[in-house]
Amino acid sequence: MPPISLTPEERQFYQKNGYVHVRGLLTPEDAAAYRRESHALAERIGENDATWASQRGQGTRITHCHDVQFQSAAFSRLLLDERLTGVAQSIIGPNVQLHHCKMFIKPPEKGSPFPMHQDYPYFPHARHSMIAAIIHFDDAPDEKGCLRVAPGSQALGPLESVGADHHLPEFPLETATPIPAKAGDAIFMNYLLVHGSGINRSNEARTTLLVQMRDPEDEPLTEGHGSRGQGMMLAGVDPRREAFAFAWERKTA
Ligand SMILES: O=C(O)CCC(=O)C(=O)O
Repeated sequence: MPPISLTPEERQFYQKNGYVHVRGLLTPEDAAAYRRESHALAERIGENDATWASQRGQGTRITHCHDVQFQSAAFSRLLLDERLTGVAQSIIGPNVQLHHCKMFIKPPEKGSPFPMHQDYPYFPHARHSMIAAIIHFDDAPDEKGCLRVAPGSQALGPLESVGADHHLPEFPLETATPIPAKAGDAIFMNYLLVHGSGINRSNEARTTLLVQMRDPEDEPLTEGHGSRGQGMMLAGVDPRREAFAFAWERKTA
């Protein structure tokens, strides 16, 4: 499949609002195939609930798996798919590096919500090049707990947050802008954008892959969000000399 890049209008929209909704990034057939891969993976790993601490005890669940490229080669191919990396290059620049990825399946009727938050506090970087692409493998209307955002909130920079979930109560989920999506759509957003999502109350699962990417020259400000596969180049090159170090040359803690 040929690369996709953002149009000048889409780029302008991203700059202003901190996100862009790319419709039809994947074909419906591709999305359906990745949906099957995701649900087969969920069957293999079994119970693996990732409901956030503040949302536990309310009868909801969400299945997740980090770094799915280590579970199925189909996901390795998706990480390098030029439709994904082409849009990422339109936002980040020519060099795009994987930080981590995670599959989420919000089960029918009781799929856990995500409180409104920024991704920034989990893995702060000096130049804020970090973006997430949320790729939808099935339709995500509002009643399925689609993504909700506070457009333009990335311009506020890092915000003071509450608790382990880095919740931002001044941005209520109910009044945030819903972004209903179709199977194959992807939403690209900066890690400073305030976002969350509601409960899946529908009778079908919501299935997504979130791919977090950065410019390899953007320095992490903290340690501690390592992930299998972190540092893999998805597009372009890593120009830093220190990245080209043999294992025995690398500093150990
Ligand atoms: O998939 C969603 O609805 C949101 C996921 C999210 O906000 C996160 O993992 O940080």
